[in-house]
Amino acid sequence: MRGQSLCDTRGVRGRLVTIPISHFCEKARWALDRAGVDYVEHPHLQLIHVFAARFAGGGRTVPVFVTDTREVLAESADILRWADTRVATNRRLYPEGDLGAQATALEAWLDEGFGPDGRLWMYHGTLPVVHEMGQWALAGIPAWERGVFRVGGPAIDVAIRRYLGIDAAAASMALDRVNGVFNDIAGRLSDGRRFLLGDRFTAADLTFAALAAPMLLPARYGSPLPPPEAMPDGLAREVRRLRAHPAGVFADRLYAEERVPRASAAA
Ligand SMILES: N[C@@H](CCC(=O)N[C@@H](CS)C(=O)NCC(=O)O)C(=O)O
Repeated sequence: MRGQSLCDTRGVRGRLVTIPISHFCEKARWALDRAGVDYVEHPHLQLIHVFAARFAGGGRTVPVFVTDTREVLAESADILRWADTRVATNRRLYPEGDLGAQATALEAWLDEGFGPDGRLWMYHGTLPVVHEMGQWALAGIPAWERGVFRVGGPAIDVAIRRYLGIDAAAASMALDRVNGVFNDIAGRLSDGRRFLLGDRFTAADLTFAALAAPMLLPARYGSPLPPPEAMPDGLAREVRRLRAHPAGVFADRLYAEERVPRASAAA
C-alpha cells in the first residue's frame, strides 16, 4: 500500500489490487491518476496476486479495481472506462462515435498480443537474475510476500516460466512480434499526427505507452523500474534500441506530457 497507512482510508474512492511492476496495472493506474481518482493500491507478488485478485472479487489477473460502491472491475479496459466517467467530455479516452470505436479496437489489439509478448520477453531475460530485481519487483508489497520472494528465488523462476509458458524460443518470437508492433505504431504516426488516432490522446495511446514499458523502462512509470544498466546486457541493448525507435520516442513523449503522477502519492 502506497502513500497511505493501512488504516487511513479517508476520502478513498477505491482500491486497486496490483502486481506493482505489471504494465497492465500501470495502464489502470495511469487512467485513474489522470482522472484524479483517489485510491489505495494493494501491491502483491506475482502468483500470490491470484489469491488477492480472487479475494477482491476478480479472476486470476490483476489489475482489479474495487470502487467505493463495491463494483468490481477485473479488466484494465473496464477500469479505463470507469475512470473516463470522471473526466470532462473533451478529455475522454474513449471519445464519442467512430474515434471511440477505433480507440477501443486498437486497445483490444494491444492488450491481446503486445502486452503478453512484452511481458514474456522481459521475464525471460530477468528471471535468471530475479534477486537483483528485488528492489523494483517488491516495491510496496507486504513483508511476508517479500519473505516468499527472498527464500523462493529459483522456485519463482520455475513457477513463472511454467505459468506463462516462457522459454528462449517463445521469448525470441515474442520480441519479433513486439518489433512488428513498434513498426506498426511508427507507420501510423508517419503522417506527422500527434497521437495514434489524430490530434487527441485516447485509450489507444495510453495503452501503447503503458504496455511498452517492459521494453522502454520509462522513468515516470507509476512504480519504480530498473534503469537499463541494471538489466542483463541483452535486455539493456534492446531497451536502448527500442527507446530510439520512433514508436519508443512517441511513448516517451506520452509519458512526459500525459502521465500525471498520482495525486495522493505527492501528498
Ligand atoms: N486482460 C487483462 C490482462 C491482465 C494481465 O494479464 N495481468 C497480468 C499481470 S501483467 C496477470 O495478472 N497475469 C497473471 C495471469 O495471467 O494469471 C487486463 O487487461 O486487465
